[in-house]
Amino acid sequence: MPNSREYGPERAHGPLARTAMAFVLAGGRGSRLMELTDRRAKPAVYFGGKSRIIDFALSNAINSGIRRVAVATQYKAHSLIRHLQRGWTFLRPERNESFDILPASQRVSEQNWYLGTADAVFQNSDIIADMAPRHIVLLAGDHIYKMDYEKMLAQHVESGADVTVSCMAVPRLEARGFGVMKVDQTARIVEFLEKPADPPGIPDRPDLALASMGVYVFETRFLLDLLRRDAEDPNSEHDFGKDIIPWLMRNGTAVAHRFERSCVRSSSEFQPYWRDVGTVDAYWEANIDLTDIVPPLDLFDRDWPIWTYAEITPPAKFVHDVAGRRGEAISSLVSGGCIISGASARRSLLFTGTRLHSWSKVEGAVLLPQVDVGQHARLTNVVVDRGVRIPPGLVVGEDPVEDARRFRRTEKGICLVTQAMLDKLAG
Ligand code: ADQ
Ligand code: ADP
Repeated sequence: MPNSREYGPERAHGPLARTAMAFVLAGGRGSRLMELTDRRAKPAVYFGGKSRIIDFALSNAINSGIRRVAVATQYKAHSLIRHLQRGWTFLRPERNESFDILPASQRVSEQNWYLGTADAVFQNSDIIADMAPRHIVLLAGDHIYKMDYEKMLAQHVESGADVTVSCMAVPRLEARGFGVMKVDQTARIVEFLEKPADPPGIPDRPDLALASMGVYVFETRFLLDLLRRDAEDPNSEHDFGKDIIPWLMRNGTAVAHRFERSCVRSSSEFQPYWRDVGTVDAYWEANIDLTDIVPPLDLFDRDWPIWTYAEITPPAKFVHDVAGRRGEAISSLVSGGCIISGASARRSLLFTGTRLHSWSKVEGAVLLPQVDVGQHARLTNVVVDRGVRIPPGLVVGEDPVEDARRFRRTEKGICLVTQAMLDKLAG
């Protein structure tokens, strides 16, 4: 079994991020987001008014000082690739920077698809080896958080671990969807269970469990050797959470990095913020949370900007209707290109180019780009997909039975509305 220390003395000198590569896994569908991921992969789903989910991992990488980035795509990647090409190609080879989009494409094996997350990296071994970054920071492209990976890299080098896994305490029952770990006093991972039915609690806080955030740091050559070995293992599913991390825990050293240490603090009421917005409820909540006076995630923080590609639009506009009724938005975020005309928005998030026509009313609404809300429509606690035309007078969020019949209504009573659902109603 290879040992990462055989690859040379590890000394912390200068920013480690500058010689590292961020490898972003962005191939998963995210099927619990239902119709929001019918046509696009989860990392391409819009978030926060202007950005897409993947912008958080990519911005973290850039803000941490990483200048080599690769993104592995698979499921319905067109809208994701288009977004990456428009927004993220400012990394330039002439400055020793790089940005690569790596669709599953039969690079090493003859298979069409990446078999699992480890295979997604393994199939690109030659590209990675060519770039020869000292470390790989492996990221999921589908989480909302602000993190300085330099601090995690520094811990990795200092501890001499084979892998460092970022983790965060979450309510114990919620941890059933994650890799859950137990650590000793030196932060070494002594148990790792992928998506356990009954997650073990933290010793002094049995109501919490230590969840893996799916962020890993490896020394590059060590990782590539490990993946070559994994590729030949007929019993492996070639997945980091299921195979690689548990194997390293047993046969090497896997060390936990507490997210609290590298989480970027931007509010005085600091709470480490990391969300896997995996369900429509979680997605709605994380977006609507941004309308709080002091939101747990600060998008206005100029020290840690979230970069994106955004269409150039005129400013948002608020106008009276013919009878003089005000167009207004309260406790809301309104993006460029929106027009609110004699209508009202409360505790809502309006993405680029959304229109609210006269006498319409939205509350607790996440309206993705170019949504058009017809006159007299009333929408409460909704997520409306991009480009949907809400017909005049439509009411959503006031009659649970009717809502469930017509739209995708979640356990918490949030309605997801798509154009296909409306066409079916009209049809
Ligand atoms: P999951 O959330 O189940 O668990 P997984 O489905 O493996 O994660 O996806 C991880 C990332 O890889 C996602 O960003 C996804 O888009 C991407 N991905 C999935 N399949 C891919 C493929 N074939 N090609 C390219 N990219 C792919 C993992 C860990 C857990 C940890 C959670 C944290 O296994 O231990 O707790 O992430 O969310
Ligand atoms: P975005 O995620 O950028 O909002 P769209 O919603 O426009 O992208 O589309 C997502 C994906 O679905 C794209 O790959 C696009 O080509 C495809 N698509 C868009 N509209 C249709 C349609 N009516 N039928 C089939 N595919 C579509």
